[in-house]
Amino acid sequence: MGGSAGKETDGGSSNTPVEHDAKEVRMVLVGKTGSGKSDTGNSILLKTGKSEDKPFKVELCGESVTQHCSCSTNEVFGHKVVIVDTPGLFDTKKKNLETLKELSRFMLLVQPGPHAIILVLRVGRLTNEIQQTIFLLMKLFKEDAYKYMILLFTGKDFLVRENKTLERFLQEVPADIKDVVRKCEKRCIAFNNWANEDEKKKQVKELLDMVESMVTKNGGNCYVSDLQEKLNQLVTSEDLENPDLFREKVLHENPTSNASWMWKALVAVANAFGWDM
Ligand SMILES: Nc1nc2c(ncn2[C@@H]2O[C@H](COP(=O)(O)OP(=O)(O)OP(=O)(O)O)[C@@H](O)[C@H]2O)c(=O)[nH]1
Ligand SMILES: [Mg+2]
Repeated sequence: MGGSAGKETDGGSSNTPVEHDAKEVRMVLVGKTGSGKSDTGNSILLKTGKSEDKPFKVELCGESVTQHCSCSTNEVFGHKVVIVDTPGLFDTKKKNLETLKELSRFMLLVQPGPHAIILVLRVGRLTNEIQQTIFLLMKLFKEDAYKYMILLFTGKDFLVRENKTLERFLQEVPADIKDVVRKCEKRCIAFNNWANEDEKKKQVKELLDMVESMVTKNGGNCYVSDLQEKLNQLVTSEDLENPDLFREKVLHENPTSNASWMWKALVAVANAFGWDM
């Protein structure tokens, strides 16, 4: 998987060529609070064991558990998989500095662009939840995002209990979700994050195979939207050489002055949304 990254048609930016990601598979997890993003992130990275050893915090609670974007990496079936987990950012309508910071972090963590945008939805909880997430995704990535999108339904255990296949379940989802399923060419997968290790590995393999054929279809490239390209230009060649270190820097960076690169990222995101700073 993963030829060299870059815009589908090369944008010509001096920072665009990125050899370092030859073996990286970058996936972003987006979706509503409580849909199971963090649990899915741990499953994909094959992080089982005790919860304190898992990179992403998971809890059964009504409030947002994940407060900030985070990122973790592991070698999975021969690929260096990078997962960017997001807070309930994608169901917010808040136009504030915190939202802007997290959206900027999200785009910088996945630099130079995602190979897969995983939209996480929860079986049995599908009411009016997709529009706001799609709205934000389209601001960040535009319509082309569908070409890189996979719908991942957590709660496969509920389907199994009801003896229902994913295909049957998809016939019953609301029209707006059917529309997204169609736009992303029916790339859908069900996950049980509470499954045993063998079952989890099988699911992850199925997902990676799906990502692999999508990446091949996309010419081996990750997705670089216009906004992503603007943010990529803020990344120095030194940062490009060590992506793990750069991601650490992004996680801890706080825009303190309007001359800082993180602030410039914020302004680019705000402009894409048509928000005043
Ligand atoms: N039964 C079942 N529960 C799941 C599954 N996936 C996740 N959960 C549970 O759903 C709850 C929420 O999961 P999280 O991963 O914290 O959800 P999240 O989307 O990261 O939530 P925020 O961080 O608040 O945005 C937890 O109790 C998980 O254990 C699944 O496949 N089956
Ligand atoms: Mg979470």
